[in-house]
Amino acid sequence: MADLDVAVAGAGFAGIYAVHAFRSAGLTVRAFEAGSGIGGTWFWNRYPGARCDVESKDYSYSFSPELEQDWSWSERYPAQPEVLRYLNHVADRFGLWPDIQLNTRVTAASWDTDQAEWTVTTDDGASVTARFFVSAVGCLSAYQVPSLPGLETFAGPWYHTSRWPAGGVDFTRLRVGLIGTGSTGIQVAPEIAAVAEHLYVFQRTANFAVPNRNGATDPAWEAGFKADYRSYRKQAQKSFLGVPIAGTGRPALAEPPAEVQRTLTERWQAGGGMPFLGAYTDVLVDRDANDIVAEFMRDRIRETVADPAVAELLLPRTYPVGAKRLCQSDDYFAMFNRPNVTLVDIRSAPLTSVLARGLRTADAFYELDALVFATGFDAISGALNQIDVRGVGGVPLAEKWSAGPRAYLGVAPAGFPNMFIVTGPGSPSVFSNMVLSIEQHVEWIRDCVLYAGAHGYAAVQAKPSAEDAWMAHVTEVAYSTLFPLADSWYVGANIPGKPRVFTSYLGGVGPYRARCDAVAAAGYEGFALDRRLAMSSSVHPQAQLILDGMAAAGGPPIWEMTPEQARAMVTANNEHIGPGPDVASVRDVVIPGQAGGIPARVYSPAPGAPGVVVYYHGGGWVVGSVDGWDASVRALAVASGCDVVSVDYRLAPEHVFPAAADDAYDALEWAAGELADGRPVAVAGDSAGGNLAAVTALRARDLDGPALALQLLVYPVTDCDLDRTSYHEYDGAEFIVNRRDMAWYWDHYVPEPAARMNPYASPLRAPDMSGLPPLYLVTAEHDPLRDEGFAYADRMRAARVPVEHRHYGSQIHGFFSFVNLLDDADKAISEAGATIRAVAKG
Ligand code: N01
Repeated sequence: MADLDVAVAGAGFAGIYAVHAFRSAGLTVRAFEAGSGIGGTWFWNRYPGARCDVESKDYSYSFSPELEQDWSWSERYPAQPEVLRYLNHVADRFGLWPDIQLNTRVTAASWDTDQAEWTVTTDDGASVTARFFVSAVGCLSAYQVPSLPGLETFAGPWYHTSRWPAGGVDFTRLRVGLIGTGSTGIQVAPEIAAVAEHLYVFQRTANFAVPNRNGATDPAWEAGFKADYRSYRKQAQKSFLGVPIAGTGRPALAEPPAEVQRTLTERWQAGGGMPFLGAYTDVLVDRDANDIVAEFMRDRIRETVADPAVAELLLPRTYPVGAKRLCQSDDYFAMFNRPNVTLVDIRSAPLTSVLARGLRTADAFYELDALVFATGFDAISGALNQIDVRGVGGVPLAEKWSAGPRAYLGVAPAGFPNMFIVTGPGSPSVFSNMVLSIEQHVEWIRDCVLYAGAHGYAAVQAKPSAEDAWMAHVTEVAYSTLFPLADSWYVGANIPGKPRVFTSYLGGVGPYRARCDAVAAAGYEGFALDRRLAMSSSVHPQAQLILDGMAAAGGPPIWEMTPEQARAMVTANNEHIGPGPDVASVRDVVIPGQAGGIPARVYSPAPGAPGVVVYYHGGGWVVGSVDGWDASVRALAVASGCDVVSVDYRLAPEHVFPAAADDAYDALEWAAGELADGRPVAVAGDSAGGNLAAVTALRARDLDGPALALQLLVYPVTDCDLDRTSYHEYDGAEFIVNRRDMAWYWDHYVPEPAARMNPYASPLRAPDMSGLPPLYLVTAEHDPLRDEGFAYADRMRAARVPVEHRHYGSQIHGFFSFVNLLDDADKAISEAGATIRAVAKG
């Protein structure tokens, strides 16, 4: 058994939310974070001027309405320290720290097909096993320093913006060289210029930037969006970028030029990149439309920068605006009017070397005291490729990605079962509001993990064909836009030797979400769901001992026995079980039923029990008794803390259908009316008793009978169809029950085949499942009844009945009753008991 359900690499926005989401779903999770604090990007990028270019009201978690109401952002665009404070607040508020391991870098993760689990190794030499491995390492984490000859000889300090010293850097009276004029360089430059003796900005490619118009949060504005936050978030989920911005909805080329200028000016004045670029529908797909916007922006540079020669160098001309990430700044261009700032064009005269006292270009030498690299990242795949990730057959992820990173839906790389990537290649990721995309990804991954668990699938992996089709779609959409025209990190052009592939999904956040939801609704279409792996350990050794013992005892199969022989055999077998735990009181009662007295036994674990459980034993409606099930019912009483009424309903063939179902219902009415005294009541049962519990719940709903808090069905008989896959898989004599035994039981209980279709015999056939009490289902893998249990859960879910499903991958039919013999019996009873206890206590 794996140490964890989910191991997460990284504790930035994605890892933090993953811990919360997985843990809230009842999964065990640990996030490993290389940093000494949480925050990811916002932990590492603490250079002066670091600020988000998505508005704070959007760049924040939406999963908790209370959190979004309580937290107040001080500015329209939050600065790095505030984002980091926010993330620490979230970790405090939701108690996430115990499941986050700081100062620990994931170095390797490898998949073990036999065990269906990942082994995740960390740089402290430790390793853990986990059923699922989730990468939350981010898209822009692996920073890059260009290989400049002589860098090691530089006499002064040098820094990369993404590893900025926590205590800050004092540039006073220093001559500083800044390499890189992307989003980061543009933010850090004015901060350095404000204190340094001189700043030299080494520009290879001029960049576009729109103003932020940043400012302190206006309380009225904050109150306004908070009043409607929920519906605003819903709009964001359906929007194109994950931020609901209102464009004109028209192409710029169809608009009178003066009108276009007016709109662009308005949006320029208001600030912000998304509303500006999103003003017209054709800006990112039509070069002529793009040129209009680009020229508008070049005009703004010309009117800001005093020296026309410097302005000319700052004009971006080599790529469409937006095709490289649009920068945002209120003061970058104006900074070039300062006397202590020099723009150095390294496009025409490239950097050639670093010397002890400065930088040499093809035509000059610049004397410098400090160097700052704002030279970006090995984006999308870089951070994950730094981990030695190996999938099926030990294939390294880096090898799979040698021609470019890829993953089905941007989440699941084929060949890497049970591995998911938050905002991976093929997802909208960097083309969206990352926080919103992270939430969507994490929730989708969580649901997939839960689905796998509920259906007994040990492994979930993307089919190569699904991955191919998805990535072809990603490429097709990308090449219908102008994005691939720029030499950007989006296509890997900033990393020498990296394959040039565009791997972000440009189809929009809303359509992407809809696609992911549709895949899930179709039972995870495009994924191979592998139950066989769950059986790789085959029958649990303890259960195998029981099966071996029964085989050694010999004797005919049940279906060749008379009912009396079968009862005698079951009674003899049950003597090996138990004894169950002590309870405070046990009393035998006779319940007045419609057809006469129904013997029953009431187990009270302690005075003041919070609820009542009516329990129906298994035995195919033909065998079994309250005595035979004494141990497991005692254990359930203790585990649940509730009074349990174990019912000796009438058996077939002496009493055919619906005698047992009638007794079961009468027992419920008695327990609810005479015993419960207002306390919550649940029904429960195993095998044929699970059938009676399900039928009793149906009848209580149909007859407006007692309200039920829960139905606990343990490998229940839900249908008379003996042709399901699991019946054929376990048609041998070596299991507790097989297909012919079940036919024998049905023949005795409902001799008339047509009557078996009655939902009170085959509850799976009930036309409507809505309004039934929540289902807690226990199933075993090595059980002919396995699939009808799953089918019942599916129908319940479809009818929006809450379902909690525990599937035991190495267990056999009947295991729940083998108290003291099987560890899994004790575990299953204690888990089911805990749920009953929680339900009973409200
Ligand atoms: O990195 P970049 P970044 N010699 O790759 C230059 C996010 N972000 O850290 O364009 C000389 O964009 C390179 O030149 P060129 C945002 O998504 C967001 O700035 O390749 N120069 C370029 O000028 C952003 O897009 C925020 O010719 C070299 C610069 O270095 C992403 O992070 C803030 C060079 C790298 O620009 C990355 O931004 C900051 C070399 N050998 C970052 N190698 C906000 O939210 C590279 N360059 C506001």
